[in-house]
Formats: sequence, structure tokens, C-alpha cells
Amino acid sequence: MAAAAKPGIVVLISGRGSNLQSILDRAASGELPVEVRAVISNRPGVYGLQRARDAGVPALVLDHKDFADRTSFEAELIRQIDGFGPALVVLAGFMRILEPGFCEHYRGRMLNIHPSLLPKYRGVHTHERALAAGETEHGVSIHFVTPELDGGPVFLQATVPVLPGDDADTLAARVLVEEHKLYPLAIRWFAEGRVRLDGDTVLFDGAPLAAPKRLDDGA
Ligand code: NHR
Ligand code: GAR
Repeated sequence: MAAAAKPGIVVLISGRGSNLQSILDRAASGELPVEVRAVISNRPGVYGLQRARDAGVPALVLDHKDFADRTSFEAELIRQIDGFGPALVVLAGFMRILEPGFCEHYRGRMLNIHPSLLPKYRGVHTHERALAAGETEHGVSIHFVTPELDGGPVFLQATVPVLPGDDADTLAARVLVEEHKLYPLAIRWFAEGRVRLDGDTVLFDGAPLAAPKRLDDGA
């Protein structure tokens, strides 16, 4: 019997695409049972697009500056994404806020990786803010995307220590190492049907998840 078809994903990026690369690599090795159907960037010329082409994945640019407003940009983005028929939309360093209608369209089938221990430090400049607050621990979260910016249900996190002498760059680099392990794991759980959104609750293996899984406790 033929192997079951792998679920398709579309990855949205805005920049260098190192998280995209970690996904492409693990999809190619078979460790991550998904088919990356397309990569779409809202910024032209970014390195993530080259990574997609190098992996033989369609790389598209949809420049928000070519549209009159967010709504018309997002309508075209939906058209493009849905043309690939993905089971899941993956935000990987995608830097445009998405309107409620877009989030509702992909409710329960769109994930984001955010470089903080949510609910701390939603939005941008998370590493600078964690340092300024004197945190001793920082990290990264994976959540289902809802209209509330970085406010959707979190189901997986990894932590890193903040070390003496850290600046935003050294801290970001330490977090990024964890990001590259965390996102493929989260996507694999989704692809295997282990994690899903039920209303505002994340179900893990069919049971409500009381607190996010942690990579460091054997997730
Ligand atoms: N949209 C919704 N509705 N909900 C979320 O949870 C989203 C989202 C869009 C993107 C990623 C996010 C992050 O992980 C994300 C989550 C961009 C901004 C932002 O302020 C904030 C958070 C995130 C991404 N963007 C500015 C804007 O006006 C532009 C900033 C820039 O271009 O540098 O869209 O942190
Ligand atoms: C990552 O650190 C990701 O967590 C963060 O941007 C970086 C993208 O790097 N995402 C956000 O800040 C979302 N607002 P990458 O392009 O190399 O994957």
C-alpha cells in the first residue's frame, strides 16, 4: 500500500528564513512528515526565498506595498495560500500584523513562533525588553494564531538562561538554537494530529493542555 500523503504546509516569511531552513531540512530528511508546498514572503529579495528555491520549493513574493490596504493584501494572500491547499500555515519570522478575518479563515490551522516566553513580551524587540527588565530566563513560544497579537493559545516553549554580559544579539542567538528545534517539533505534532485547537483550548493527544509543553522536560 502507498504511504499516506503527507499534509501540506505553506510557510510565510519576511526575512532570512533560518526557521524555514530548519523546517525544510527536517522535511527533506523525513523527520518532519510534511510537504512544504510553498514559501511566501511579503518582502522581496530576502534570503529565505533563496532557501526555498534551493530546496525546490515554490518561492513567491507578495509585497504588501503593492496593495492599497491590509485587507486587499490579505485577500490576495489567502488566494495564493489556498491555491496550494495546505493543512497548515506556518508563520516563520513573518512581520506583518494579520487582520481578524485572515486569522479566522485559518483558525486552528495557523501557527506562529514568537521569541519570548509568552505571555511575556508580545510584539517586537523581545530580547531587548527581556534584558531591560532584568530577566534571568528567556525563551521562545509556539502558539496558534488568533486576532490577538501574540495572544493565541501557546502549546510549546523552550527556555534559555540570560547570562551576564548578554546583549540582544547574544541572547537572540541562544534563543534561535532552541527555535530551530522547537518549530519542527510543533509542526510534527500538528501533522500527526497530536495537537489541535478546540475553541480556545489546545488539545494534546485528545486532552486539554493545562500549561504549555516544555522542550526541556522531555517534550
Ligand atoms: N497577526 C495576528 N493577528 N495575530 C498574531 O498572533 C500574529 C499576527 C501577525 C504576525 C508574528 C508576530 C511575532 O511573533 C505575528 C503574530 C509583526 C508585528 C508587528 O508589529 C508584531 C508581532 C508579530 C509580527 N508588525 C508591524 C506591522 O505594522 C510591522 C513591523 C515591521 O515591519 O518591522 O504589521 O512577534
Ligand atoms: C525569529 O527569531 C523569530 O522567532 C522571530 O523573528 C526571527 C526570524 O528569524 N519572529 C518574530 O519576531 C515575529 N515577529 P528567521 O527569519 O531566521 O527564521
